[in-house]
Amino acid sequence: MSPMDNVLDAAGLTNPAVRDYVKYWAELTGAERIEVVSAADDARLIAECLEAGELDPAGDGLYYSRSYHKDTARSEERTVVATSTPTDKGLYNNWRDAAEMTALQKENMRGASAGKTMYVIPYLMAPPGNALAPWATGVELTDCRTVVLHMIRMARVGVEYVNDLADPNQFVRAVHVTGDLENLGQGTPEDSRYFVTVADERTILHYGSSYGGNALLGKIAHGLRQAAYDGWASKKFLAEQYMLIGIHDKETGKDYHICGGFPSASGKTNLAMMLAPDVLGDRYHVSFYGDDIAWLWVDEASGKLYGMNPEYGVFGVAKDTNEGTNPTALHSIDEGSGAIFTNIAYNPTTREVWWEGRTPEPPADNTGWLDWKGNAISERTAERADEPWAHPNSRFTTTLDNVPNIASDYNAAAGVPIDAIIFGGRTRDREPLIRAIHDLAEGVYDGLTLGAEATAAAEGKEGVLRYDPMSNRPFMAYGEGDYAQHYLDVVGAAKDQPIFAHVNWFQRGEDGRFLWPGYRDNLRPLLWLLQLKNGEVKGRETAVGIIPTEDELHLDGVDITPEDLNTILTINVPRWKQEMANREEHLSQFERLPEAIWEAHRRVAANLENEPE
Ligand code: GTP
Ligand code: SPV
Ligand code: MN
Repeated sequence: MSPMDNVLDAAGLTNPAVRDYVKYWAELTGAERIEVVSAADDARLIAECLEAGELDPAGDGLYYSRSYHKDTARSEERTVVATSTPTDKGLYNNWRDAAEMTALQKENMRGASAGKTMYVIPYLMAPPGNALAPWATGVELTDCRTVVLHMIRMARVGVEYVNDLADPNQFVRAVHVTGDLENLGQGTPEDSRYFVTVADERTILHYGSSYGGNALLGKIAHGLRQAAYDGWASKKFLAEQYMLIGIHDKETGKDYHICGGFPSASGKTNLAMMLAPDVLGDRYHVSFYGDDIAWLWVDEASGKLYGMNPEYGVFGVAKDTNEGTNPTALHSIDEGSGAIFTNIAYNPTTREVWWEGRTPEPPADNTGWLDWKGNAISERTAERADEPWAHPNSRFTTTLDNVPNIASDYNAAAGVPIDAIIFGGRTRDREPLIRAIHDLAEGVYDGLTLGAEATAAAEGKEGVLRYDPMSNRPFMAYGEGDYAQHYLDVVGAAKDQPIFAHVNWFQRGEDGRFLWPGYRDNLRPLLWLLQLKNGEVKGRETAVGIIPTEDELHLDGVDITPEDLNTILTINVPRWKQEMANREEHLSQFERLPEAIWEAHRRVAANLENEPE
């Protein structure tokens, strides 16, 4: 028996395939010791991080962490999907050869954890017992203790999830090695980071970051990229960057479930945590199932489309989260919640935290305050005075149990039936508040042509418009044409088709202000959509879908001028015609795009030609 066997035995990790995997990578990375973790280790690991200065206290049961200043977001250029099949190459998945990338990552990782502990994190990305659980099991190996704490909040963690697998080999091998962050050349031609999902081997090899989606491998790398590939390969399911909510109508007693994709930092967390506006609160309640990932499949017993959130926590954008925009989010990070903040502003004396938009102005007395890089605000030179205190992609991490509007059945194995699927971008013009889409092919077409302005969650220029198919551009695992066909196949097989719609909370006036107040008021167009599906309202038919009339929307108490309301409920035909040419070019880049999608495109284009301008 080796010392490593003793550790694995003591932790009760019996799966022989997992044990072999752990030993292999411990040896390759040169880790000094291994430690198997479960959720029950949280308090001890927190204490160790506080002691080591990897976390700071931010109130009772709240913690603060700072990542290296060049390591604050996902890096799309350094993220690749590798397989042994060249036809898996798509426009956005940065396809590379599996053998080549595996060899490269092994060289990057060889000896790179020397002197460190390698933590073994067995996890499940699904409610226990869910039909997709066989694809949801994984084991992350990491040499970073704060990554363990984040994983405990974001996934179900413990040896019980891997010990008794029907096939002991059916788990995702997810290896995370931090690397020497100060010498990786982030963002330069010498950048040596690589974030690789070897999808056909169900192996994830991430090197060179300790931040969010680069390091919490259950979340984005497994929950989205690997699962998307698995869902396609097995022909069984979809893995999407979707929020998932329930809407309960207290008057009729009915429950509805809506899921949908908005690009990173475009409002999924806020929508999922939404409180009904005061005037509608007596009748409707919104419950949270998920804010970032949903897996969708057809339930065998009912034949209906079902969805579930594979995550166990929230990794939410801090910016602009306040009592007005999202009181639910603030309560999910109350004292005692165990929440971890990353890259916000911090006052080590008072243990307070702050981010842009937390209050209209930063704390008046800036004594003791440190910005997200750890520099004293009071010592800033004049030219740095306007720099934000918190990083624009600073985040909070908390478990689902802390979310005040968490659905009572979020942990149920069954998942929930899906009534509607919505897509939304950050589009400053053209896209109305909501437009309902006629059928599945037009829905998939709409998702594929989703456009969004770049946000702080991905490295890139803020404010530049780019296409983000299905809000999955950074998470695409295989070719877009094959993806579209798979989407048509999975959803098309369901009884009671969900209704599709496109929403936009971000239309702006010429002065740059948002025309729609957003946040809680976003419930109103969603209620309209459900009523449309139920045949209770008719809407107004336009070339690009059905939009609500003013009378049909519940607008009591909405702060909007009649002119602005008119703008967001009107289709700008010339602007749309312009967009159709861009779309044609965009779609032409996809190989094997199903004919049904081209037909949908031509239908919309013909409708626009027939519309008076
Ligand atoms: P990821 O976690 O990166 O995938 O992002 P997300 O889609 O969950 O984004 P989130 O809900 O955290 O929102 C990101 C930003 O959008 C925050 O700064 C919000 O304040 C802002 N936001 C969200 N909803 C609205 C809205 O209805 N109107 C406006 N104007 N801003 C919004
Ligand atoms: C996103 O960027 O879409 C996120 C955060 O949800 S991360 O986990 O960093 O990918
Ligand atoms: Mn996301």
